[in-house]
Amino acid sequence: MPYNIEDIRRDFPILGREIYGKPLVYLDNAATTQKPRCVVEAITDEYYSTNANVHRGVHFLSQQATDLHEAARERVRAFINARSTAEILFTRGTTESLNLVAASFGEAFLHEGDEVILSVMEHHSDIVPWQLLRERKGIVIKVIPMDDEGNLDLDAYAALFSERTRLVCAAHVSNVLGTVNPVRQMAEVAHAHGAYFLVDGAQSIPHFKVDVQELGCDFLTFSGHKIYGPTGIGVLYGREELLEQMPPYQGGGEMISRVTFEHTTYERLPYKFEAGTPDYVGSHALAVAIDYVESLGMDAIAAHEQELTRYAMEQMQQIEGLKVYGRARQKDAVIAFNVGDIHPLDLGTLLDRLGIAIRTGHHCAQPLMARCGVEGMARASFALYNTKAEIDALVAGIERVRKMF
Ligand code: C6P
Repeated sequence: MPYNIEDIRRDFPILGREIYGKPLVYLDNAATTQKPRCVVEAITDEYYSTNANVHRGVHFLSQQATDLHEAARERVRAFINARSTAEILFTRGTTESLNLVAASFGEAFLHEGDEVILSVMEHHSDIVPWQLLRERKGIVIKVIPMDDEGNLDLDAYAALFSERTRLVCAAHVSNVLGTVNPVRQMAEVAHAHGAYFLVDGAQSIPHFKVDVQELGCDFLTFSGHKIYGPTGIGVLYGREELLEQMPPYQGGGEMISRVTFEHTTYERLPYKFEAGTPDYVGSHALAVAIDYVESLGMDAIAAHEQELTRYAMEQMQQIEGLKVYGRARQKDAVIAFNVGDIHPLDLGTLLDRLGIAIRTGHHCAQPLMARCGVEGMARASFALYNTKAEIDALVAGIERVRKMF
């Protein structure tokens, strides 16, 4: 199917909105993406026609809802090329997936003095759960530094390993710098040292094809809402032999095989990790979102967004006083910047009056802000429906704000 941007934009009703009388230019896609009509309709259709709790009822509706939920699991499995649906856990999103790994892998595999390596560009949700574990268990956190362009220092990375290193966690794509980290190569290094490797795929999964077997990672996390699906649903991929050895994350219905007051046995994978009623409408809608992106083609999406990123970098660098953070060798769909001494919040607020939505602040990556020597940045992030005309609008908007100051 040819990549027809006008047709694609019509799939997203919100893109037709006006904000303060100006056409919406939505460039906050790393925070969350807009939803195509098919995803919203999947949600309303399921509530109108198929709603019933899953895995519980013998009745028709429950079975139909269960079929949709389990078909969604298979859809996700195929999308990231996991070996089995036992390896696909539904969570509330990347944050919960990371907390699950810290709590459960941490319980089974990490002891006082064991080391977890994180990168300097991790999102808070891949830092704080490990700090909570450090408080509970006395693990040690080590940090991979980066150069001024935003490339991780792979020599320094290799030098961080010791006999106590058990796990490495790294964002596939930085939500601030847009750096695409060489996670496959990094996973090889981790494995050579007998450590496991987790990829935070929150910012890669929406933008290009991700294959967990090809990456050789042990865990991968992502959020449905960043890939045109609903909020409140996300995924943790984990290698089956690891998940088998990890204890449940939460207790409740669904995750048990048999309960007595003396002793409880747990369900098989993946249900052992899915206590309580799952977001079965969300999982189905996520599968519809995946169908949608695959109907356009992940390679076509990647090519479109790469071209937007290249164009935006070229245009924005013409703006006097504009500093881009992150010029890594491989960069994707995110541009963080500051303009002179204009506070990013002022810049974001004034751009908003022009209908242009960007994010400002620390982007939930304060250690990275400290590394870059700033409190905050403005950030434009792109999705499959953005256009060069929208980047022109952003550039014109920044110029206008700059002249006001
Ligand atoms: N980043 C941003 O504007 P949740 O909130 O659980 O869906 O995703 C958390 C998360 C984890 N890792 C990375 C790399 C992320 O970018 C995010 C979310 C958003 O950059 C919201 S802070």
